[in-house]
Amino acid sequence: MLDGKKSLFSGMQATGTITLGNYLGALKNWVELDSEEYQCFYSVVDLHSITVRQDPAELRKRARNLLMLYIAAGLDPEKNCIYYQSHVSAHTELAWILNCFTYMGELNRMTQFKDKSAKHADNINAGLFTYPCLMAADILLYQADVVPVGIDQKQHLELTRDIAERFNNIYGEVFTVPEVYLGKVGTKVMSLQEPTKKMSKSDENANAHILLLDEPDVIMRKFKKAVTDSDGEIAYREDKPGIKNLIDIYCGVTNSTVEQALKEFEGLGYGVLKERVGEAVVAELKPIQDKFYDLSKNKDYVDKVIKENAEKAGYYANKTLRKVQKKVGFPERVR
Ligand code: AQP
Repeated sequence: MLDGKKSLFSGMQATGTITLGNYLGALKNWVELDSEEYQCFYSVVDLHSITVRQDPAELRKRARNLLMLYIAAGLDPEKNCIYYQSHVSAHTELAWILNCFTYMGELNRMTQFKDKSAKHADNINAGLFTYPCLMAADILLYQADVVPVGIDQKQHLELTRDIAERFNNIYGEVFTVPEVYLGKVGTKVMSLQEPTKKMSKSDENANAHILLLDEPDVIMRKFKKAVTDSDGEIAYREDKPGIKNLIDIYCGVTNSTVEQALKEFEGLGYGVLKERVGEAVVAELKPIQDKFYDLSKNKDYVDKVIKENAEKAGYYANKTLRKVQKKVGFPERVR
């Protein structure tokens, strides 16, 4: 709780333009969550992004674009605290402390670490390994009651809960133990080219993902090339991952149920199905893209949001950090 309201934290990495997976699994849910009920913190987690090598100029650009996409998708920066993680140094300070309350065995079990180590075998750095401690710090700094994420982040959130409980057991009720919030649909959007793998912004195959800033004709083309199967039956089953993914995407963007979607698609061929899904995605993303390009012309406004929201986030984050520093025994500051 913060100032009598439930608190909520979430974030995304600026490792590329975000995908339809990031949007349906996280961003769309954020927009639907009520900022009257929750004190909301949405961070562009640029510190996390450098666990994989980034080009500095590109990272800066992507981080700003991501922040603008948060706003363009519907997050009002007057009601939601939208900020860069690297602008609030309490994140790294708490992460260090939490590193000392997290076991190697726990970090070793994280599937994201295993996946990313396999993908970046030439750069298995310590940051990649301790990523979940920084993520725990992100969440616990704001005393978050809920964390809306896609299902792929559930394991990290469970570890955050364990770390918070461990710390609280030693020092008293310092941290709120957060709950995961999973949306109804879109919790895991799959690759359009390998539908048994999740859609990722860093996938090198451009046809595998829909990026939020893809032009309408690019979106239509990518859906046209989406991998399906050969039996020609539109059904929602695990043994038909390509078709199931298309239906999930359709339900995610149109807010329909699987039953409604199946009824709409009855008797159609795969070609028409792909076209309908592509059109629905274009209709969902077009207003977001328009707003994004408007915002990119409004530098002063975006700069103001960045400055004011970093100050607001810093205020709450430092309150928790000071409490933690005192609990673990660091000397008090002399005023
Ligand atoms: N395919 C997905 N389906 C549903 N939700 C997803 N998320 C990511 N991919 C999907 C959710 O998006 C939020 C932000 O994720 P992130 O940027 O912190 O990193 P990630 O989970 O590692 O996402 P990517 O796109 O796969 O990034 P890269 O390619 O850099 O590793 C999270 O809430 C996540 O659950």
